[in-house]
Amino acid sequence: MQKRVAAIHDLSGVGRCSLSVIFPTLSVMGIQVCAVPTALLSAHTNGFGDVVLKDMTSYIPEALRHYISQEINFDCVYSGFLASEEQVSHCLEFMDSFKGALRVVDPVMGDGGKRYRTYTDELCRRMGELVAAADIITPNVTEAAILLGMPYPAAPLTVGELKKILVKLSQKGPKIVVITGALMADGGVCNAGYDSEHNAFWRVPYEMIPRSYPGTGDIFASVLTGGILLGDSLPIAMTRATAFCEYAIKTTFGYGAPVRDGVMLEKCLPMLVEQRSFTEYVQL
Ligand code: PXL
Repeated sequence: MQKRVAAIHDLSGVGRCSLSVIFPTLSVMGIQVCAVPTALLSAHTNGFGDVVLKDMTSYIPEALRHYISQEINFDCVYSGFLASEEQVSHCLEFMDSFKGALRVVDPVMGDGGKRYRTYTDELCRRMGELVAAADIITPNVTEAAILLGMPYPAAPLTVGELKKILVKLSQKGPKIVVITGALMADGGVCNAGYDSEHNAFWRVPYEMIPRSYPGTGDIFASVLTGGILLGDSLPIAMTRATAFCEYAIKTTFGYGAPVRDGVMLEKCLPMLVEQRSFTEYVQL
């Protein structure tokens, strides 16, 4: 049977992030996406000035009631960018309503050591509640620091420091923690994962490109989620997601396309249907 995901994220018209990239990415992987929009935006909040934002908070519980009344089921509830504090409660209700569903929380809050401009202290605090209810979380280093109430790391992380951060985050609730974009003291950058049930740590290195395209965290979390739903092990799903993001970033960088437009996803999607192995991971 095809897998079905409730994707609780915003829809940004321009800038290739959130539902605009989650839909095509999971669809190409053969997974059905049911959008639960948290907000409609003319563009993402990073580089397009004063964007138009329509908050969809009141819509979410009504949509949930409708799905329950129709006995619709989801294999996964996957949340991301939220537009209000109440939406945390709505996401928790969604997760509670579909018992066997995999709970994936991408705790979207910021990047590069800075919070996104719509994220208040209270929304960041409440994001911790959502993380506690998740099976899998996918913070970047900025979001990991916010969740743990620690300063954004000033220096690259040692393996020991990164493992400690992964373990501390999993102690908040999620069985699996994947941190993206970790600069390492022993060189390079990687995505790092921890599976607390198997006490396994994984590291997937990738080549750093000196651009930070919006939406790559959403693409990473989507490929990772898709891989897991289709039966990948954690390190293989992480490698699949890392390889795809690296390819999309290098494609975009090569063309010199504007950063704020995000990655050239449309050109890259065919990679997700190719049969190839994703075994470049190592133990962290
Ligand atoms: O990709 C994260 C994201 C999602 N949604 C909106 C954003 C951002 C990052 O800037 O602005 C609206």
